[in-house]
Amino acid sequence: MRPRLAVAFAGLLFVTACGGGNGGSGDGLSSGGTDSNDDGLTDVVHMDGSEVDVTALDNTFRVANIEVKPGTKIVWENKGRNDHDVLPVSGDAWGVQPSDFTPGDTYTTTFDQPGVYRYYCSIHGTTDQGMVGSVVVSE
Ligand SMILES: [Cu+2]
Repeated sequence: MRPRLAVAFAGLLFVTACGGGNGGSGDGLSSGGTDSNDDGLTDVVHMDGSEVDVTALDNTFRVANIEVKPGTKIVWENKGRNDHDVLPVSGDAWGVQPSDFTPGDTYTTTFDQPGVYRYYCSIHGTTDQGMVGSVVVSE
């Protein structure tokens, strides 16, 4: 698969440590708006609340890269005019098939463990480009 993933993973958790909002331990990081790294994760948007929405459009996820607390309910809604799917880049523990994610459908899951959960739509993207997104779960 992707040998760099473990390294990028650690970097991600570091880089995306929420620019504001989390009570400031060790604030040596620059907290400018846009973070980017070798693995291409940019514009991670911190989302508050026990439930957050991600919209599937034709053919993007919006907001594509979000950061949430563990246990946040993530709701994907297909607001496009085409079928889409949500497939994890790694493993198959979550996600939804196109038949269950036609226009108007929603798919909900919850991540209890911190980590970076990348996903993509296999109809309009590949694991690392096109219709892709990620959920960064951090305390
Ligand atoms: Cu799609």
